[in-house]
Amino acid sequence: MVVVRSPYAHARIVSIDTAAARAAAGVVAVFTGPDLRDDWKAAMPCAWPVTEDMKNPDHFPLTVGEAHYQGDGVAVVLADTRAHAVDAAELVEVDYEPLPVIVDVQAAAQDGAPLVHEELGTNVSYVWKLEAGTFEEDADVVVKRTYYQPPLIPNAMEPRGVVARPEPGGDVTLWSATQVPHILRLLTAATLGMSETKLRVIAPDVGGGFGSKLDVYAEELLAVALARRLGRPVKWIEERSENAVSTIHGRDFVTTLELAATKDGKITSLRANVHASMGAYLQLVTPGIPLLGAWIYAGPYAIPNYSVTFTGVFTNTTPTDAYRGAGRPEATYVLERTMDYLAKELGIDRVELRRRNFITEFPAAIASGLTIDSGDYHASLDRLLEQLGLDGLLSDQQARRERGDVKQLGIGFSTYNEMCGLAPSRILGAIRYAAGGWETATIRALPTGTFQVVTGTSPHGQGHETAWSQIVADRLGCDPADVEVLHGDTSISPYGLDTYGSRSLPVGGAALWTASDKIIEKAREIVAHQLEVSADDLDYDEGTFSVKGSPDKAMNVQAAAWAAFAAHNLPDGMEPTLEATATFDPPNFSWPGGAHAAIVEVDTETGDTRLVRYVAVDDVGTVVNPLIVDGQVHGGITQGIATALYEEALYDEDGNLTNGTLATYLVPSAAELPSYELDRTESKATDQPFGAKGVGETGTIASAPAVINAVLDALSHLGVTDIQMPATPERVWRAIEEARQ
Ligand code: MCN
Repeated sequence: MVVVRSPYAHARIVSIDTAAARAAAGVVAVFTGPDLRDDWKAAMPCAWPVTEDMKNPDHFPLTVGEAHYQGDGVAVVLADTRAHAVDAAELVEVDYEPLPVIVDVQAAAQDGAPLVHEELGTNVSYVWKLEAGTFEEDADVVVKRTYYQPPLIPNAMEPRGVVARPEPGGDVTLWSATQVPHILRLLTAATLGMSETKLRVIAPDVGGGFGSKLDVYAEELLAVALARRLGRPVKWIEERSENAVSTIHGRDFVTTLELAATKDGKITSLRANVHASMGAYLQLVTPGIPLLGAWIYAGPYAIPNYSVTFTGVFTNTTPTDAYRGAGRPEATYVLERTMDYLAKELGIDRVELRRRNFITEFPAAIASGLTIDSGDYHASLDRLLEQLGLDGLLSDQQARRERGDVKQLGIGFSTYNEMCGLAPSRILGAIRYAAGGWETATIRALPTGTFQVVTGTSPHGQGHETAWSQIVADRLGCDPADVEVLHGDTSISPYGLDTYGSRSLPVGGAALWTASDKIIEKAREIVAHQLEVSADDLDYDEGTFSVKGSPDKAMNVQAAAWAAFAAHNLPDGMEPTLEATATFDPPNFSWPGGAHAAIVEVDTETGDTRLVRYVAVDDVGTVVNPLIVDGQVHGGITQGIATALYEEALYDEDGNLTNGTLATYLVPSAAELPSYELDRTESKATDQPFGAKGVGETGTIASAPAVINAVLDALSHLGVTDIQMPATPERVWRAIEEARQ
């Protein structure tokens, strides 16, 4: 299957002539939007109607009547080979009548702006507010800054791909490069009006996702619908440059942040006003992305008066949705940059200003209405400063300034916290998300002494097989290699809410922990029965039960599993087999935090910025696998640095994406980056059974402001006060020239 996409960002489709394509070699079928309109029992799903009156235009896998962004699907060609399909797609003749285009998110929200969807009468999808207290307009100091965070193109290791195969009896098996096989099954079934039991979704090794595969995409729905229509398998593999327009984008926020403070640096009020681009349509959780940051605009600081307003706006660009951090990098970026401005305004050292405002008592009820269970922000900052050698860096900086060196040194900080581990179902309900946030795990103690785990999480690079094996091995006393972890197939794990929002360990790991509790308790009953003692008389340690006072009388979980399988001698009424399922609905979000510092060298003649050191101290509570955690922090930091220095989806005013290839969209590689210096502090989560907090997004959330603050620090003596990210050589050079003039 090849999708014919609109080359225009906004156009009326006058006619589509498919005759030549239909006649081309190898072609099986060609369909347009109107041809398939009746296959959809519902429009493409948006699971997060954030307000009652949110505007959500109809969105079908192939558009009908109008294209609303460059890349909007107009027709599909199915052929016996990909080459035939590609050739035939070029023969589909579409007559477009271009319509006015709007790309800028703030301009789109103004009256009189060209409308992305004429029928809505506005580009504003919703306005959402969270308010606690009143902003102190007459505080000693008020700092107000506006920031643009451009759209980003997620580039997973592999683009997306789909195979749908019809099975006997009207069933369909769908293989998809998705992070969310369970959500995909539910919503594909709903959109196509088919029984959920007739659809099996398999997420094999999907080649990474970074949030971009947390969606229900047009191509997934098309493949299933067409496999059913044609009675033969349908395959679609995304091209890399196709990915740049047809997979969601991240960010695209314009934010004005105000902080009010006393002259001794106590911040008393925060007000954020955000225009968030939805792109041309609402994808699965598009409108909810800003909300994921709504509670952390004050970050790790105690700020009593708090208000956040989000305006979700349609533009003629690729729809936005979850991209690593989703809403939280957007919040942390504007806060941490404004902290530096406030420090300057007050004449207080920027590290000291942060310290004066840290939340120090936990559990902490924060102004935005949630409770942070644990944290120790001073500890992470202390550790960071120990590692950094700040005095040496500052004297190097001073010497370079005095010498007038071409290469100037900058040091930037970011202290942060995060709200992840999605999520308590009741809270999700209260903020109008359609589903819950629980997770499930099943452990089967097999007769031969090995363990099978079925998890509802869907790893795509996070190493759940390893970490889940470790948890079971630790708790049930076996070799990690004797644990098999099954995931990503709805016929094996019927219930699950998948992987995103750094939820898998805090929530899915907790379900696994609880399931192992259940295994231990049943095994205890079996062992007590077999050893003819009371269950209370048994000690338990790393998989072995022993009789108190007679340690030689012992039996392990594996032996109990055999006994449960043989069922020759079980307590009266006990069911054979040793197997347990647990579902964990977290009582709270997960609240990691930490302190990061970036050290950059900026070439003041060319504007080129090089990161020379990056130091990060994170607190993710109990760590299950230190190597995986370091890997997650590495990747996360790199994606934040990418935002700060390299990546940005550039649209021209006609809505053409002008840098949609990897030759023009700059994804940094190891060559541009130093080896990171990582360390950890540990304040255990108190609302999670073994104290773990999520780590998958921490680095991305913390790093971008640290880097931009460092660039500005390098240039402050030249009079440079602001640089839009990404801080490309051209932007840096222009900022220096403007300051000189
Ligand atoms: N871990 C641990 N100890 C902790 C916290 C986590 O050992 N205290 C381990 C976990 O066991 C797990 C890994 O670290 O193996 C990540 O756990 P977690 O923080 O729960 O995050 P998720 O597994 O839910 O992963 C989602 C997160 C997100 S939201 C994005 S985006 C992202 C990320 O993971 N996308 C990734 N990391 C990625 N890594 C790769 N390789 N590819 C992606 O697409």
